Amino acid sequence: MGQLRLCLLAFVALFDLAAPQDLEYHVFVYPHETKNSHVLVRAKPEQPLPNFTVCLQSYTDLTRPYSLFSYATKAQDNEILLLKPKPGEYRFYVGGKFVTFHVPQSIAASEHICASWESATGIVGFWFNGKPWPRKGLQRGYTVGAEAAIVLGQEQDAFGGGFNAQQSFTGELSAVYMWGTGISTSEVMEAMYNRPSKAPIFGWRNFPYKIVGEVYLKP
Ligand SMILES: *[C@@H]1O[C@H](CO)[C@@H](O)[C@H](O)[C@H]1NC(C)=O
Ligand SMILES: [Ca+2]
Repeated sequence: MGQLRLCLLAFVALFDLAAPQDLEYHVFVYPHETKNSHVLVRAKPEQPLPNFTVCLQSYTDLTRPYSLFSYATKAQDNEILLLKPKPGEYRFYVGGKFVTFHVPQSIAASEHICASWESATGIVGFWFNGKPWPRKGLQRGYTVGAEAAIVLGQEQDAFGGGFNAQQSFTGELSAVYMWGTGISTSEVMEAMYNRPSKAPIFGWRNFPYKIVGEVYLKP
């Protein structure tokens, strides 16, 4: 009887570990610079993407470069990449090419960003703390591959690896969403408050993840 109960408990524990969780009111804390600690997103698009949007919130006092969202395929390690090369600047990569967005410089202020891209025009949308920035463009006609390794807080130079401590994230990361569509400013606001009306590929309210190394999920 005791053994059966133990088995059941073990099964439930395993199941819970694998199941996506509602992370509202939680953040991932990256306590220090490492060359391996990261969060692996355990979901990916079912098909190649002609359109997509990524949103997330970060809180750090880093002034060196760091990677927030790294989506690599076997063919292209910078398939989608959200990188902050220095204070006041975001770089958004699609298929290995990037555009830069200049934002106000702040130290230790929480920053919410969304970046979207559509293949038909190559137009990139960027929102900073809910405000749309002037649109730019890159990689018109490109298609983002679906077989991806998606890593938060490290920059992939190889599929699922090739990290560099000098590009690692330190601080707090939350409200991570990805959709296989474009996004409106009102939907950006919904994501900012963790109340998305449109079903994402993955999102904070039902987040499929695996922590590797020293990252902690905290209130
Ligand atoms: C991608 O976006 C374009 C332009 O907004 C739209 O016409 C097209 O239907 C979208 N494709 C998919 C698969 O959603
Ligand atoms: Ca890279």
